[in-house]
Amino acid sequence: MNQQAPRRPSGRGKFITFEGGEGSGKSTQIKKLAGRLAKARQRAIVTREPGGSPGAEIMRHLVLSGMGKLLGPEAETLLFAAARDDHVRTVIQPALNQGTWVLCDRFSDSTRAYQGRLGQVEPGVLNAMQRVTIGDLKPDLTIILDIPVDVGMQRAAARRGSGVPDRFESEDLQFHQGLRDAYRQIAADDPRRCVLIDANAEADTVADRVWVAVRERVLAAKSPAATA
Ligand code: T5A
Repeated sequence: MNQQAPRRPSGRGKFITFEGGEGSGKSTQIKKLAGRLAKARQRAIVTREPGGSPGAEIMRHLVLSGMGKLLGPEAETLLFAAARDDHVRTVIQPALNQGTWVLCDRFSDSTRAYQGRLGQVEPGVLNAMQRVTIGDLKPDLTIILDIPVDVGMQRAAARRGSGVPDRFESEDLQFHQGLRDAYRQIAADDPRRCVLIDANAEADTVADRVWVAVRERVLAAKSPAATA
């Protein structure tokens, strides 16, 4: 284990988001990446959406319980936006300003895929909310984990055990196939920011793929020494 202290931060931290359908392995991979960055002595925090700050965690409970669905897609989108606003202001932006990297399990692409593509909330409405909640903040890299829908649903069910499926896990296969298509489209539309990774493999194999993307697209651009 590397006992050296993290490097002294220089400049703004890097912002890396993980996206994908249910059970695609985001939480697993974000932890593995955090471990690799720690070995590279890169200071990083792991956070998630919806949630990640005390205020946003309250909103998380509300939306995942299905309460937001009763209000309709626009209102549900507002709940996600309110959670993101708190999370960005109190956790993400302060960390980035201190030079700490932020690894975030879901971010604004989730709103584009779930509420935009599937909830059919208009792009103009999404853009307006995005301007208010995140302004110019944009991930330096977005890792999109791509997996066949049945594999993702099986993984999510296995992890849940006897627990009740949440608001989005309860949607039908057509919804989840549409979600996969939406994420593939997001990756195709913004190839400079997004990388689509085949996540239908052993967790360590997927972690190697993620690490290649981070090394090539973020670490190499920042400091050659950090890629060791
Ligand atoms: N949402 C969120 C919106 O609609 N709009 C928004 O703007 C935002 C921000 C959040 C929900 O909110 C929605 C999207 C979501 O539906 P959540 O509880 O945070 O819900 O859940 P998800 O983000 O969907 O994540 P999951 O917990 O379903 O899955 P992960 O994190 O992708 O997967 P993970 O790592 O927990 O793995 C699932 C299981 O598979 C195993 C793990 O051990 C675990 O048991 N696994 C593997 N097994 C075999 N091979 C591998 N490679 C594996 N990787 C993991």
